[in-house]
Amino acid sequence: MSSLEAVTRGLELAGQRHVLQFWPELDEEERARFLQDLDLLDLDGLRAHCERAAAAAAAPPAGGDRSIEPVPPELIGSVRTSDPESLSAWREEGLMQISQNRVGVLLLAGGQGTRLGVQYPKGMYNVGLPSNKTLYQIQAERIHKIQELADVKHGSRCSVPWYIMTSEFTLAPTQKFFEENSYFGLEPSNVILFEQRMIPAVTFDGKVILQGKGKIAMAPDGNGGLYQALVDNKVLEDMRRRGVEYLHVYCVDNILVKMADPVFIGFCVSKGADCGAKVVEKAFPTEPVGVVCRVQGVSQVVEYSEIHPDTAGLRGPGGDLVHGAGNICIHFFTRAFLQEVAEKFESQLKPHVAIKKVPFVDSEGNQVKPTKPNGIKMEKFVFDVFPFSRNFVAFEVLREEEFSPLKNADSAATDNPTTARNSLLTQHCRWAAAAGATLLDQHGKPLPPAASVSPADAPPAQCEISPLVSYFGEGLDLMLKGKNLRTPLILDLIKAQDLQAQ
Ligand code: UD2
Repeated sequence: MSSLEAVTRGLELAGQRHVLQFWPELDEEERARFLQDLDLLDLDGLRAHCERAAAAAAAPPAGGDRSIEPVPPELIGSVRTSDPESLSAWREEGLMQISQNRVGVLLLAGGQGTRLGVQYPKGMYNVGLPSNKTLYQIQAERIHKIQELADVKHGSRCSVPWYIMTSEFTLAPTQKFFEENSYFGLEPSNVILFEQRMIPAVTFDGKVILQGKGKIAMAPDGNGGLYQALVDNKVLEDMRRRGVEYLHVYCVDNILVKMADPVFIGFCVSKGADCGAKVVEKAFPTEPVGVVCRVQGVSQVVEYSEIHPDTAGLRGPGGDLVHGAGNICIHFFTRAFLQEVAEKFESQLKPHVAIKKVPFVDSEGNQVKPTKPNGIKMEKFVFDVFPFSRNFVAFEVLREEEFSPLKNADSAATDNPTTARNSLLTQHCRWAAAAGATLLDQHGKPLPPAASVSPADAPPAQCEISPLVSYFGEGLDLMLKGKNLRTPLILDLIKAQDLQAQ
């Protein structure tokens, strides 16, 4: 560990001497902890980081979305408009790649979940399903099932490794949660947790913010911190060792995420893509999702926080949003592309500015909880590597089947625990009906079909199908056809066996 003298010198050179203002007041233990934290800071890069943050926050908005164009239709596959033979061929291709251990999934789980307002990692959240499963459990069971589907199809015993990027905030509780739950039946060596870097929050005049007398305000470096974290933690080497060539990257809070989706993977592989993104049609101009598009001919995402409202609101002759390809934070990458990013492009990723309220100690040593934004957090975005791609593709999916994010607490109108729970239960009611079952209420009266219920409404019934029974609705007719099923119903493996035997 560096000495106090070395750290002091480093801070002085970076113009950040104030960080040690309260050093004389700290006790031995606090000093040791603080010195340890400071030792982990990139002191050489600190001046540049602070100057860049202050300059970026002071600069007028880029307005770079003027030359934005939709992605050309030939680069987009779609579950809505592609023909059924192509969809089926892509699914087969994806399953084949999975069966050969060439596919991994990577979860971005380093965020702080501030909007949801819980003190633990979002993946541990229980949205109140009849089974009380958490997001992590649902995701784990979907991995289990997709391995099984590939094995049954190809006579293999494959595994889909699950890489989980955490941060200082989420690593320890996530690790503990998986251990306590025996990795939800997955092989522990196939669940690989790693940590992204943290960077200091900075004031508008470029000074590192002290959160406590012996603590700097640090925040994860954004989900685009992934690329540095892949290198720091030798994740690409782990992928190479396992023979993983394709990575399905996703965001923790989408309750409908199809883990290692074989259709998406098969589509990307068939097109020879090095990089791909799933999209849904944006629901309204200000929906908080990025827009997958081209800017000056280069494929990229313009984030919702950075798009001009006029651009977001543009409509075509038919009334559809011109820039309606909503990013849902589900991406495909080849390992070769990630390797290239790590070697050549990572340092070119430009951080984005987020202006936040950051609690701090003032120069008199008082703890302050600001009422208005006072700090700058710099974040890299996971999709900012798209412009380096040689063959980028997009894949359109249906919102009601694949996108229902948990961002907010129930006090907000959208993207909350209730909407997440409802969208999953409504989907499962649709699956049961499509398999030929009639759902009954607790008095035995038939319920309306799910198709007549809008996604925002309460589901027609409490019908939850375990991912261990069905991944995307497949295989249900064998057990459900012609059956009258009283709800609430949890269709788990035991219940499925019962029904099949009837
Ligand atoms: C993300 C997308 C947005 C849209 C939306 C859909 C980005 C930059 N934006 O916006 O375009 O697709 O999701 O739901 O991807 N995370 C980390 N480390 C960090 C910060 C975040 O791992 O330092 C993870 C976080 O845990 C989550 C994911 O990245 O799983 C997305 O983060 P978010 O929920 O803050 O992103 P949001 O909703 O602003």
